[in-house]
Amino acid sequence: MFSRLRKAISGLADAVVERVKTRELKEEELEPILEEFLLNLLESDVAYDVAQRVVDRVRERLVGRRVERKAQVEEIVRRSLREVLEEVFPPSPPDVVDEVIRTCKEGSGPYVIVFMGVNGTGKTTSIAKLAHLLQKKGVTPVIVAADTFRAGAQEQLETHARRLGVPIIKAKYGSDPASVAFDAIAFARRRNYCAVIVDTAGRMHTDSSLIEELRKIVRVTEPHLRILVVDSLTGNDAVEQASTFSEKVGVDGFFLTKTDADAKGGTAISVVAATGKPIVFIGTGQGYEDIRPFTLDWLVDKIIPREDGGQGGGK
Ligand SMILES: Nc1nc2c(ncn2[C@@H]2O[C@H](COP(=O)(O)OP(=O)(O)O)[C@@H](O)[C@H]2O)c(=O)[nH]1
Ligand SMILES: [Mg+2]
Repeated sequence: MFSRLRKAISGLADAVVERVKTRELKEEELEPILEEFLLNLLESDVAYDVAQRVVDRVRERLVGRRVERKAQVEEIVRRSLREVLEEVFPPSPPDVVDEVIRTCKEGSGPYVIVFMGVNGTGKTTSIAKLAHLLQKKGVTPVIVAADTFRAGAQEQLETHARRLGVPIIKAKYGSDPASVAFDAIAFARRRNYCAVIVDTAGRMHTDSSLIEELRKIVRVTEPHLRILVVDSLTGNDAVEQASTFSEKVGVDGFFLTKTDADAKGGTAISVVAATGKPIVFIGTGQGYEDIRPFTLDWLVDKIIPREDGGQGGGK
């Protein structure tokens, strides 16, 4: 994955090394190469401001230097990218599993998580993954099928719930999703369940009745965490969705799905740059195990694999 960003960086390194082997790099000869690099970053869905800052730093570090090996250039890009991302990304995304467990121990639960997102982004699948992850840590969540709009939505969630062995609360089609979610929280409290995960209707982010419905769910359930699911394959549209939901409903963090199939890789950077909110989880496949907490190291290693193989392996 992220092959396109990797290619952009490798292309930059090749161009630099080819042009100057034993003498110092001059700014004029570097400029067209950096221009091309900037365009490649943009084509990989990296936000403009972030791409420009990476390029500026790479320029500062390359001008006046001797570069003999491709790896030297890649190291410079890695360092520049990492620095810019450290500035752009919030310092530490919440550790959801830890927070759920802590809330539970304090007896102030259940910990309520509302999932939002456009249809097809991977909401239902991601909820099943998170439920499975929590179960592995000894916490069984209650799942709420609050998508009372689309036929079939509840059945899909129910199938997951049955396979995983977690309770599910459903509503009739056409009923008020906020009241279902509210009842589910009361149920969880009575039965001492530590977490409640709410699946909501998808539709389009431009649909004003959906936005109203989500605002009401959030008002009524007062969630600890509002997660927006975004599909990394949708690039610019993902950024658009992230901005709209953040502004109109409020988002605490993202679940970035389908990173296993993403050839470009810039969406992760761009949704964070657009909203200032963290990516909490990433989806790396279609199975229940294909979930991991997001870290900056993971992202940087995906974009520029370490020479020693380091942390870059895996999905
Ligand atoms: N490759 C891959 N597919 C995913 C991932 N997450 C979800 N999907 C697939 O995306 C499709 C839509 O998922 P679904 O959960 O139904 O989306 P929803 O409409 O937002 O609830 C399904 O085929 C999922 O298997 C992921 O991380 N990687
Ligand atoms: Mg769904």
